[in-house]
Amino acid sequence: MAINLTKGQKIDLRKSSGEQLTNFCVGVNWGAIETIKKGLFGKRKVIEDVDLDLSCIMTDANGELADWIYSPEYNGFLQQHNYPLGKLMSKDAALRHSGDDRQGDVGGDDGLDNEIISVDLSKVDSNIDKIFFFLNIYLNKGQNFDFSHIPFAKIRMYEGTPSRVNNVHSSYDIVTDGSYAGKGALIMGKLYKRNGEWKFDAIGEPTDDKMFLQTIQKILQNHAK
Ligand SMILES: [Ca+2]
Ligand SMILES: [Ca+2]
Repeated sequence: MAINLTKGQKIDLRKSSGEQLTNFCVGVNWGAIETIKKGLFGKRKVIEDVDLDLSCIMTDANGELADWIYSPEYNGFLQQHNYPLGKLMSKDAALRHSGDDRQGDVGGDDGLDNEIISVDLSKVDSNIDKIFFFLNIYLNKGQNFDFSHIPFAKIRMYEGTPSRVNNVHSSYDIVTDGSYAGKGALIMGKLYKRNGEWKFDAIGEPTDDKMFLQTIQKILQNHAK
């Protein structure tokens, strides 16, 4: 049975067999906003793209930034401002991002996650102490919505691959959480090491950030030490 995570819940990463979970996916599944508009020529369906960005940062035992995964799509801007460039794989190759999804599911929930970070804890560099996952809404020009407008948005940890879900370990429903209304970013949770064993803390903290760099700053200030 998958665990339904609640905010702040700390869980062990164990399979139902009791074995440690080391290879898994952290995925986010969401839908585009579909509305029926009445026009001059009758009703028509209007689809508004929803671009969520799943990212993560890794910190060392001193709470300093050690590595990161976020979209290279922003590299022009990042380079201009001397920020570290985006990339889809961690330096130790333990974490990999499936790539940017800019629309969300159209025509209902397809049951698969739109952005996924695959994790192999056995490969994580030994100086990494915590791995934080976070989610940002990227608003295209003219767009103005928050988590409460998205038809569905769910986070889960599961065994499998980006295209196949074998066994769901735990899940969290973003859209049904009323405290995320009006918010554009979410510090989802962190993997952390305790006595040599990785565990997960479902932080579930929404923020007003307009860009992922602000979310990274908040994590480093409030959660990494
Ligand atoms: Ca995206
Ligand atoms: Ca999907």
